[in-house]
Amino acid sequence: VTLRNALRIAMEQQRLQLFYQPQVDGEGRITGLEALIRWSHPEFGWVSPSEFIPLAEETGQIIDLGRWVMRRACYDAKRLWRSGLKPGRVAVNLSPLEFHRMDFLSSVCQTLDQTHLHAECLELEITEGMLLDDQERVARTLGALAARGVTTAIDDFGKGYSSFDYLKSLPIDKIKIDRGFVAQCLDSERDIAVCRSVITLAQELGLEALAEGVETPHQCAALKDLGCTTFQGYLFSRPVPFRELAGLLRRPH
Ligand code: G
Ligand code: G
Ligand code: MN
Ligand code: NA
Repeated sequence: VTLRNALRIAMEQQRLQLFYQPQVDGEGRITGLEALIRWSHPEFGWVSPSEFIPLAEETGQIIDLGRWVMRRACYDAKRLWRSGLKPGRVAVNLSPLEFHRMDFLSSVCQTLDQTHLHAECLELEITEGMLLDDQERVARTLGALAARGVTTAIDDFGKGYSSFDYLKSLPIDKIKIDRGFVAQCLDSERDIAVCRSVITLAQELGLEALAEGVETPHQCAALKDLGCTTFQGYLFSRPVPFRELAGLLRRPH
């Protein structure tokens, strides 16, 4: 079978799962969860999303896949809130193909209505490239999401073509500093300068700065000194299956 057929079968047989990686504040309290898709294939084992997401984008399967992710993430988040836990916002990664569809907004709203998740509990992760396409439409879409209460984060910030122009004009809530910068934030004055600048930019624009891929207490301390307020990475937790979340959310920090 081709990977394409395998992916279709996986979707039908519910072999796709969402894992969740906590985001934490300076005290280690969980402020949010990023949903990350996982595929366990009976023969191939774990297939990485960096392999099958691009494939799903080519075949168009990303639309159904993306809808499933959004629904599942909202449903899981609602279940956590219902059991009295406080997961913060659930963050969903978007593909450009989903974001640019005419029915994108109505699809998000429909999912919120159907799952009864409060809009304020959903965050959408977009990448810089997605903001550059049709500026007016992008502004309208982000404006409508903001009006509904859904927040937005720029994923992998600094990796693409960061433009200060869109940052100042679009209703974005959060910048996720690419883990490439975080990995090197202790290595040289130059890397520290990049992290410091992104964090300062976020502060000046009233955005939240989150450091991705934090793996050591050293990195965390350095980023905290620079004014970073939220963190995500193996230091705090790997992405975990839903069933492990209750334990993480109940754990004293
Ligand atoms: O979790 P991991 O490092 O394996 O993720 C690899 C890549 O796949 C990352 O760029 C991540 O953003 C992307 N990814 C993970 N889950 C989803 C998803 O549900 N939708 C989209 N569009 N991308 C995802
Ligand atoms: O592109 P995006 O930022 O959505 O991708 C997140 C990816 O980063 C996921 O594949 C996730 O598994 C991975 N990841 C999360 N925490 C860490 C970390 O501390 N170190 C590294 N190297 N990767 C991480
Ligand atoms: Mn992400
Ligand atoms: Na990222």
